[in-house]
Amino acid sequence: MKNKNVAIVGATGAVGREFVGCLESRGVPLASLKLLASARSAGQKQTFRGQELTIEELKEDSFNGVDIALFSAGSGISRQYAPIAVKAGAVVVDNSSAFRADPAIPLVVPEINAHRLKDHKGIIANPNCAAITTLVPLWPVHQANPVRRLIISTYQAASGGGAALMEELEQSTRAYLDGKPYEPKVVKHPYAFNLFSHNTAIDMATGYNDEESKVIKETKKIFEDDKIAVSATCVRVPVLRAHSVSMTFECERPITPQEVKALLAKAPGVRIVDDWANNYFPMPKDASGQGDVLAGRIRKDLSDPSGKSISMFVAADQLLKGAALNAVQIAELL
Ligand code: NAP
Ligand code: 3JN
Repeated sequence: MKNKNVAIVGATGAVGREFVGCLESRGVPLASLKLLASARSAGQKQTFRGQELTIEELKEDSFNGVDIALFSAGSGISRQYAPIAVKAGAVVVDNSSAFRADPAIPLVVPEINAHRLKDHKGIIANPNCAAITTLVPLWPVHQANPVRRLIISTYQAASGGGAALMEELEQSTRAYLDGKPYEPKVVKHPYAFNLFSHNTAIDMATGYNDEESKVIKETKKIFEDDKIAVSATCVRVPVLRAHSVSMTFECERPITPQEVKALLAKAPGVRIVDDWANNYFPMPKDASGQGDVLAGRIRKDLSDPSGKSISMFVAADQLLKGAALNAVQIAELL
């Protein structure tokens, strides 16, 4: 990326700020960096490598001279501006759901399907964060012994709802501890010391919310396997940052926890945290601020006498591997 002019769309957001952080911490050599957001933020300053950059308002001509555009300003903005960026000559890595289901657009997790990058026609989609967290540690297993059925329950942090939801968790927790009333502004339910079903719309026909439907569809697309049966229950928990996932999967043939552990020990992007003696397993606190998916509680699913099923618990920083880091890894590969 040495001679590349890079733009970040949504640079003031929870993901956008991590884009800047990833480019900085990974020492990605760029020619220039342009920070774009709404008119509300235009003129604000952000520091990149000790240099003060001014946030610019996103406009149709924002992409002139831009080689790589990293988008995280929601699917509406992506639908409107990604084609404009491509027309101006940029390659777009898009963090939203806008293009994920489009069969002509690669949906990429570098540890799984980097080979799909060669198919891009200007836009590459970054998967949903709960999908990335689940699939990075599942992929090495799937390759060795195909996963036929997957059941997950997620424990999703406030960070998945953006900067405003992180603030709501902090403020409502403070109010609760101070014995003061707090009227929820971002989500419908009290967040402090509570949890609730993921705050996306429910499909009245199936009872699944949007987040669950995304994970189900994206798993099939990323694994290039329509036969894999997936069910998901996505839950928002009062954790500030980093998503966790409890999963049980059934493989084609019998598989042992030892085999899974051996596969994960050499899997890129996975770190095993599985200390049975000390009851130390993946936690959002440990996952926060680092790029690996932590995997542990790797054990036999005792409900399946065939020996083909395993349960495990994973955690990953949703803002990093779930969003910004995955997109920056894609940009580096480009
Ligand atoms: P956020 O903290 O609410 O940030 C939203 C960003 O979008 C801000 O920079 C905001 O700019 C900008 N924005 C909003 N309206 C805009 C407009 N009209 N023109 C230009 N910029 C505009 O949300 P976030 O958590 O960073 O997430 C942003 C998006 O990234 C999500 O909507 C989602 O599509 C995607 N995302 C993906 C994943 C994933 O799993 N891959 C995870 C999280 C998020 P202002 O500050 O100026 O308002
Ligand atoms: O809720 C979470 O933990 C992850 C949220 C992701 C998200 C939030 C708003 C809009 C998405 C996404 O990436 O699927 C979108 C979207 O682009 O649809």
